[in-house]
Amino acid sequence: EEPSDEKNHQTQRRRISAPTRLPLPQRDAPARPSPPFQLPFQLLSFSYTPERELVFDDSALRYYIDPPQRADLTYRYDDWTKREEERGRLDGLLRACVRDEVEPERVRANVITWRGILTKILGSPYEDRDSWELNVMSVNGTLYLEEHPSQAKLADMRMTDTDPKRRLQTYFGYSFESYCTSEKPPRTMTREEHDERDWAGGWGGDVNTNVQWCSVVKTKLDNIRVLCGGEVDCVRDRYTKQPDTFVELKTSMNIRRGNDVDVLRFEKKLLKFYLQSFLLGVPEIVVGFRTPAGELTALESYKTIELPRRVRGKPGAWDASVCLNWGCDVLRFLHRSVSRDSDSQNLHDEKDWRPPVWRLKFEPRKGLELRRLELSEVEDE
Ligand code: 0WD
Ligand code: CA
Repeated sequence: EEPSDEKNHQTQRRRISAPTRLPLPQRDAPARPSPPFQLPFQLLSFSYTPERELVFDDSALRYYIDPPQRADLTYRYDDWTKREEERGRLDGLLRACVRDEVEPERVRANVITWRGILTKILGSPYEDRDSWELNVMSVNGTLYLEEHPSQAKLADMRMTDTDPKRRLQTYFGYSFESYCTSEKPPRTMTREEHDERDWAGGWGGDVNTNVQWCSVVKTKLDNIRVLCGGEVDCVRDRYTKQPDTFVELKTSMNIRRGNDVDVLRFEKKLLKFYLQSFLLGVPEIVVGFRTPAGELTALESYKTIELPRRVRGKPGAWDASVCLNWGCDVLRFLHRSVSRDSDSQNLHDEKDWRPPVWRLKFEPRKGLELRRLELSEVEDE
C-alpha cells in the first residue's frame, strides 16, 4: 500500500498548504501568569519629512507641551496635508534594520514588524469588530510580519476618506497632537516663543501627516526576540534616546457622568492604548477628552503600567496576561509553520530565492487561520 513517490509528494504539498487554525483563548480562562516582557531598548530612531522622505535623524521629534483649555480640534481642518495611503509594507523598518545600529540585533531577532501589527495580534482575544490579515515570511529563521489590507479594510479606508464626519474625527486626533507638541522643549523656549504660541491660540502648526518620528526597539516576549518600530508622538521634557520619556497622545469622547456604557467603552479602549504603548516601552499616555463637535474638555495622563490594574476585576474587563500569553502562542505557531517550511527549503543562497509568503487571517471571536500562498497569489512589487 506504499504510495508512489509522486503521490506522496502531492499529499505532502497539500498538507503543507492547507490552512491551519489557532482558536482564541477563553477571555476569562483561569489566569496564567504573564510571560516576562523585557523593557524595550531603543536601537535607532528615524523621521519622515513633510515630503514623506525617510531620514535617519530626529527632525520629526516633538516635545510635549500642555494644550490650551477648551481647544478647538476642528481648527485649520482645511489646511491638513494628508499623507497618501501606503500599503502597509515594511519598507521603512527594513531600511532601519540594515543600519549598523540595528544589524547585529536583526540577525538575532525572531520577529521583525511594526508595533501596530503586534498591537493587533495581542489585542485579538478581546477584539469584537475588526478582522485583519497579515503576510508572514521567514528568512533565516526570522519572521517578518506585514499588514495585508483586506478588501474589507480597503473599503473601510475609502469610507473614512470620503465620509466627512469620519474624516473630521480622524483630524481631531491630529489637531490634538499639534496643540500638545512643540519643536523645542517648552522649558527652553524664550518668552517670545511662548507669547507667539499663545497668540496662535496654542496651535503648534498645521497638520501634515507625512511627518512622523519613529523609534526602533528590541525587546523580548518570554524567550522570543522581537524587533519593532513604531511612531512616537512626543517626549516629555527631554529626549534620552530611550523610551523612558516617550508620550503617546490620544483623544477620546467625553465620559458622561454616571453613564456606565461610556465608562465600559472607554475601558475597553484602554486595552488598545495599553498594548500599543507597552510594546514600545512608552510609559505615559495623555488623553484629551472632547465633545462630539471637537471641543477639548479635559486632559488626563495615565501611566501605562498602571492601566491593567484600573480595569482588573471589573465585569467584562480585559486581562493583559491573556494577551501576552496569546502573543507568545501566536508567534510560536507562526514559527512552527512558517519558519520550518521556509528553512527546510534550504535554498537561501540561490540567487533569486524568495521566501514563501503565508497569509494569516484573523476573524473576531473565532481566531486565526494560516495558509501558504501559491506563487500565483504573491503580488510582485
Ligand atoms: O500596520 C501598521 N501599523 C502600519 C504602519 C501599516 C502601514 C504603515 N505603517 C507605518 C506608519 O505609518 C508608521 O510610519 O508604520 C509606522 C509605525 O506605525 P505603528 O506605530 O506601528 O502604527 P500604529 O501603532 O498602528 O499607529 C501609530 C500612529 C497612529 O496614532 P494613533 O494615536 O491613532 O494610534 O501612526 C499613525 C496614527 O497617528 N498611523 C496612521 N496614520 C495614517 N494612516 C496609519 C495610517 N494608515 N497607521 C498608523
Ligand atoms: Ca497618538
